[in-house]
Amino acid sequence: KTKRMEWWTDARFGMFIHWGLYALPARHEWVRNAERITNENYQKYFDQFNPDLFDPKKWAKEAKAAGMKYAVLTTKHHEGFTLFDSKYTDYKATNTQAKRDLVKEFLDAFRAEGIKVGFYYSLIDWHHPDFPVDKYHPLRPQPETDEAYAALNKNRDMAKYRKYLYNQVTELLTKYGKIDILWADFSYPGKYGKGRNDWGSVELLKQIRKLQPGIIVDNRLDLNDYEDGTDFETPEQVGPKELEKYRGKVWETCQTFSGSWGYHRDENTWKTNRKLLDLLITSVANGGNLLLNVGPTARGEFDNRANTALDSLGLWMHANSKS
Ligand code: FUL
Repeated sequence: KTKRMEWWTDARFGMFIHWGLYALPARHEWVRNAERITNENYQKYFDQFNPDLFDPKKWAKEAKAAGMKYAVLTTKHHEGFTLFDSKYTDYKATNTQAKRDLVKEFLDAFRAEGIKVGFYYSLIDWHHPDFPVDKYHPLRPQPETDEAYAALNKNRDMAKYRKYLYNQVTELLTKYGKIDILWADFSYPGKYGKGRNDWGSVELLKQIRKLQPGIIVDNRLDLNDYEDGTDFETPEQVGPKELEKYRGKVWETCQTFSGSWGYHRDENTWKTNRKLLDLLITSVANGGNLLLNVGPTARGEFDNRANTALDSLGLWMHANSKS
């Protein structure tokens, strides 16, 4: 394990990329949940998705200039739309006006810059007909009674969905060459939540290791950290003080520029450049990594605010790091 973690602990700084149909409404990647949007009402974003400015070479150059050593892209987020050409669904980028496997292009561009590549894959899927409605689902009942849940889930079959996610992860780890990180997201055991048995986490992790022996896997499969063989902890959006508590562990904090992970047009909570730099320094000083998120626009660009923040970090890294 120590061996496979070497490059990662050394890297310290990576880029998270949250991109999906939610870039079109541009008001948070959880918009379906927040506004209880049905598949039918969300369909217009699929129909309109046309990232005519998508040029991952530009993204990779920005990441490189900012001093980032790896990048993790959402191959599928909770909305269920896949940026890759999966044979298990029609709900994918190749069937939109994009007509391209966006994951493949991301990989080519980032690898060309010498940046390690990772896949974020959402275990949650609000589009799949077999994914049971739970308290986070856009179709959750009001009021939330057991009977109402049971009625909604009558024809949904978690076992079938589990097979689907297993197949897609297998696809991702066989069709695209060497993948450096798998970032599964996420588990919330509990009454209407889901845990390791729902995801088939033990079997899934075995398959991941088999297909990609060198891969690094995050801790969001509801497995026991340090016992079941996942590799790192993922404190999300925590402040510098809190990060001190992770000293001695293997961890990566993921952070947004503002609040949303997906492109949010109107958010006015952007962190200052100074604050972002503090997060980077505090993470590294406490033995962790920073995975800093960009949410590209629906047309496929980093917006001006993101570019300005990355440029500013790049200037600091240029002046203060060896590579
Ligand atoms: C969370 C997700 O629900 C967010 O949308 C985001 O992807 C974050 C990194 O992880 O669990």
